[in-house]
Amino acid sequence: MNRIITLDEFIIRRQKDFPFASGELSGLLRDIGVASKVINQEVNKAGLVSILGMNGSENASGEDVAKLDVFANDRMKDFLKTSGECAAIASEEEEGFIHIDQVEGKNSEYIVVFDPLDGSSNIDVNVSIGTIFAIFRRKSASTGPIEMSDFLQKGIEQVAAGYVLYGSSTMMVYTTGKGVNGFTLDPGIGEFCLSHPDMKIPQRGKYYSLNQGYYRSYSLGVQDYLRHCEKEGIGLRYIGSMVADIHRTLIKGGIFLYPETKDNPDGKLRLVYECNPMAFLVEQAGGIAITSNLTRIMEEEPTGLHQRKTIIIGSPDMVNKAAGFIESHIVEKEKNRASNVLSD
Ligand code: AHM
Ligand code: MG
Repeated sequence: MNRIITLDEFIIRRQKDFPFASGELSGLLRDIGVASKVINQEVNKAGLVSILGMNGSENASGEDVAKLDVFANDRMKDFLKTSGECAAIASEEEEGFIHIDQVEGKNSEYIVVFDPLDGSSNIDVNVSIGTIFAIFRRKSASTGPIEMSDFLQKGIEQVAAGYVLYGSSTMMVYTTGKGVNGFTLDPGIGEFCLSHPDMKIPQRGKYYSLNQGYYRSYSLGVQDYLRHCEKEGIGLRYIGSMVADIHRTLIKGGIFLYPETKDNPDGKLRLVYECNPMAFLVEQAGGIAITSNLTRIMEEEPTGLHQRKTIIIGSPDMVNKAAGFIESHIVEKEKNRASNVLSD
């Protein structure tokens, strides 16, 4: 039998990949791993909330029961605040960024952004949800205050990113820019164990994934691509939980899209802590991640912490195919515009 490799062990072994790092990044990844184990415990009890108490009420032990996404946010904050490696954090659950006081004797050089519990509308129905995170090195001088520009770095500046999927089993998948590795939580020993080393996304897959119900509000290029999928008999899989949909796409191959719609003209998903970390992971696994303007997600200049972005991500052949349909409509539009100008 092969000896298992735990997340902590793996992170320490990989530390030497970072010439500039003296363990801070490793410490941060381990802290996120521990926070997610605590969140996982609570997620597993979600169905019991109505028995033990609802948000705003007390549970059987007389403690206040927090909503699960608030609970997840608080745990991520607790662990990152005390780690000593993190200078500031930003979260989907917080309006602005949060500065973290330096822990004595520690050098806080990192910025962490996260969505503590993505897909939280799925909690009530026992469907998979997840935590998404990304880590940057701070840009501002370590002697001065943290600045918004520390958070508004392009995706290509990420030093690490990952997600935790609370599914039929709990998994942490992360990258530090040297491939992608997945760890499954063994509930018996309470450790994440390396289960998916060096993950590679298949060149193409059997599924496309998007909210098909918004079909009429998608651009003509996206509609054309969806008709192509239908014609080719490509299956539709959509959980409505980005972490779970991307996880399947990463393992089985496929494409995930959240383009612009009438309700969300810039897309729904957030560039800084949803699109960029997923783009980093998928690219590291050999996939492609672009906006519906066909620009690379990780080269987009963020303009705000909670800015939304369109996303088309997944297996290279499928993303390129979708891009081709979108492109031909852009070219068509351009031609029409030019001929209108000439005839004016
Ligand atoms: P949330 O951050 O409010 O949980 O919303 C994000 C979720 C993603 O996980 C998922 O991909 C998307 O919203 C689904 O949106 P829709 O219901 O419009 O298809
Ligand atoms: Mg979210």
